[in-house]
Amino acid sequence: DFTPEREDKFSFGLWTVGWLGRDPFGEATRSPLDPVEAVHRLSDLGAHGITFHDDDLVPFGSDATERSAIVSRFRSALDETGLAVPMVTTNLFSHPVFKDGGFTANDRDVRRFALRKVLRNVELAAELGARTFVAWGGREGAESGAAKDVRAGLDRYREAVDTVCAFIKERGYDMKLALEPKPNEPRGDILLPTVGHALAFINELEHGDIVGVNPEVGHEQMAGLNFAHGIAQALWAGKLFHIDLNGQSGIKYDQDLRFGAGDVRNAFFLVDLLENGGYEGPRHFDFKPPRTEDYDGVWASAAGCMRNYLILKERAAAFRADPRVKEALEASRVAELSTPTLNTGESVSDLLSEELDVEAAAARGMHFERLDQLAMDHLLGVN
Ligand code: 3MF
Ligand code: MG
Ligand code: MG
Ligand code: MG
Repeated sequence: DFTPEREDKFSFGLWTVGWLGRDPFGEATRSPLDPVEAVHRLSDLGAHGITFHDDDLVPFGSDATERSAIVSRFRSALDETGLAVPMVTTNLFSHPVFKDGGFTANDRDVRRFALRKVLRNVELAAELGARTFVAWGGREGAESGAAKDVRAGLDRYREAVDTVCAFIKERGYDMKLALEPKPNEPRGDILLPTVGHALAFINELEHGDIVGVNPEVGHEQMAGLNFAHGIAQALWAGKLFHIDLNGQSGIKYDQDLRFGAGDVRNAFFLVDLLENGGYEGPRHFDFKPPRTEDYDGVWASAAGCMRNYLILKERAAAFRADPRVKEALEASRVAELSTPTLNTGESVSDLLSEELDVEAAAARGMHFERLDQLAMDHLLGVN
């Protein structure tokens, strides 16, 4: 009946259900949500975890005493409910000091402040048992060409990420770092705009062994990309450390719709991939309950994220189990792609001496349309 269980590993950002509805054109439409209430409500809904930016929990500028009081009250709620903190992240974007970025601000003092903020938050993350530390560099970017030396910016980005990772290793924390790509918003153009850019960046790091990606559905779709393909490449590279699930309708502002809204076809193939592709991490939702909603609507929206995931999971399983699908996959030669193109030990001279009846091969249909219609039938629940 699509009721979430802890084993489903659903988690939510505190900033998602806690979003007050403030947007570039309008004021907040909801009153603040107590993080302790968020813990209880999410636990009641069947979630397994809650995640947060430092500032979501401990307001920017709080002193050590305030901070420890807030953290211990939050921790009591976690203990009472059994809700986990699988991931923690740092806000390097809201405060005006970060208007030109954190790790890649031209202003060196700001970069040093940003690093300190992250290192302190890594300590808090470890304290709460988080295994993943996400870094989204929303302000790392520019609106104009001459303002940012992108190559120097990437040097500083690498320096910062390597510094944080060296700290994680020195302290012996069981923690990995996941970079979250986004093409734009709030900056006109953001550094590491897509999963592909982030994967290439990771290859240049000294401590890249503990760095992976946290791709968000809507972010890749804002760049017009196929999210499931990006996830497949991250899995292929062994770098899918975490994921931000939500919904987006095409190339526009970051909509953060509840998961399943927006491109439901891509969501179907995404769930199919996550469930069968070896991803073991949290199914984490980074969405925004629309500002039209009161708190009843917020919790309905959160429940909808999990319900849609479970529905798609069931539909994907039915698709894979359908004998007609197995037959269609065969007809489409999908498994044949897993056979290496050369035989083991074969030399290219064998390859060069071989001939193909090109006309006959060109004439063979691939039968992909039948396969895709079967997927549509299953997705729509008609089978
Ligand atoms: C913005 C985002 C961010 C990140 C968050 C987690 C505010 O579009 O997606 O949410 O997910 O910073 O690291
Ligand atoms: Mg986002
Ligand atoms: Mg996100
Ligand atoms: Mg988004």
